Amino acid sequence: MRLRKWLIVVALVVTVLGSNAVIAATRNLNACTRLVDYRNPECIGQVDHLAVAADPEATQDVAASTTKVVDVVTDIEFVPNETLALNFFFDPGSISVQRGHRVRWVQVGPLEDPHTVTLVQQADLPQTLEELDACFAEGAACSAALAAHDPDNDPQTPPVLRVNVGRPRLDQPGDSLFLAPAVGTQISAAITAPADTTLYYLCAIHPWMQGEIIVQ
Ligand SMILES: [Cu+2]
Repeated sequence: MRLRKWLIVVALVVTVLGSNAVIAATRNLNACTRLVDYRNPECIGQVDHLAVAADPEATQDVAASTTKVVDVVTDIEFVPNETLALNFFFDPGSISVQRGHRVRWVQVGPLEDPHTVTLVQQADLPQTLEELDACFAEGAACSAALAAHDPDNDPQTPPVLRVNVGRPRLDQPGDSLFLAPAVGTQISAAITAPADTTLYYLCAIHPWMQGEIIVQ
């Protein structure tokens, strides 16, 4: 009889904890609808439900020989009382591409979070935690890119997948691609910058993710 009583108490506790978890999960979902919630660890893996329109360029038939692939690696390391590390990076970080050829960014890893490929000035690549934070200041590279992808600041409307400044495709700072899990795990674009230039880019959501494209 005592055992049964104990079991009922356990069941009640589990029920209460369970409903709390549901409430917490719902709250998290609501809190994680903005593109930039990387500071909140609870949002990792929670922002893949954004409504996104289909990408018209995604269906283009592109020859593999003229396309280079960059992995968008998203791994997470958690050691209790020690580490929470977001191992997010572009691999390789540096590639050489002929003008007019394409680069395809492909998400690999267990976390389906959105990313951007945002061209910036080399000086805008954060090198310190302070600079990482400064990237989100009003008018700075990250906040400007996020505003361009989400111009009405409304998570219910689809983000702009391709932001273009100046000439078409990727050629100058401000050009930006949005890699949205709701659309697919990859996005590609032609490189139209002049030969003998280098394009620098970062993810405007996780700006420690950085890369360069050497245009040949
Ligand atoms: Cu990212």
